[in-house]
Amino acid sequence: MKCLLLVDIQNGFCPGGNLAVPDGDTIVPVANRLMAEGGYDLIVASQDWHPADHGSFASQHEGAAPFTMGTLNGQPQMLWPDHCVQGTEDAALRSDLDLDRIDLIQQKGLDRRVDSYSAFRDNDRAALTGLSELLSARGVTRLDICGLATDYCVKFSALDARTMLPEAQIRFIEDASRGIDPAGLRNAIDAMTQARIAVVTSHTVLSETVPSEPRA
Ligand code: VGL
Ligand code: ZN
Repeated sequence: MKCLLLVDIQNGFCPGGNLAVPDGDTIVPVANRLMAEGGYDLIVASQDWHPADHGSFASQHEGAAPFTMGTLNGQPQMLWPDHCVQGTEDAALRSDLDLDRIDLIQQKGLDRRVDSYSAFRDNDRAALTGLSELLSARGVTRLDICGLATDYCVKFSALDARTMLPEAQIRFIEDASRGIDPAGLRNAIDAMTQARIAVVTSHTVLSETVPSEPRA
């Protein structure tokens, strides 16, 4: 039972978006190819989906600039530009993503009092999204993860998957992901590797699937 988790492939994290990741849009064709030819039984997309007054936004903290550290609910918190506000174009999944192939959209970041980088639970680890139970119930034995941004939502989703789905093989697909900050990117890959998450490329994934029969 193979599952693909596409993390936050949204306008907001692509060039032109409010929290643009460099070259974020270039992963879309790779993600489309993985969905079409990767042999997955289940495809899930996560979606950062914040209320307009979300506490991770610098705009909610008097005098704070985006990309500085602040606090949220007593915890250190990176303060972000307003992004992925519910119902806005910025929050929409990229329209060039093959949306028809996505079985389930898992929204996250709805609670203004806590950020949620992971698709599985809030950063304070209190509330679960329900995705881990769903994947366990479906008997997922392999979970491949990619998307935006490698150093935040992809990393925390992969690390949570590792602990919350102990029986499954978890892999990170490097060329179908992009990071916000180069140092953060290296740290993310180290952290995932140490957690026994395999770092693979889309070529590896696609070479494992049997090519479909040529159409007559
Ligand atoms: C993300 C920062 C804030 C992400 C989401 O998708 O990586 N990063 N919200
Ligand atoms: Zn966010």
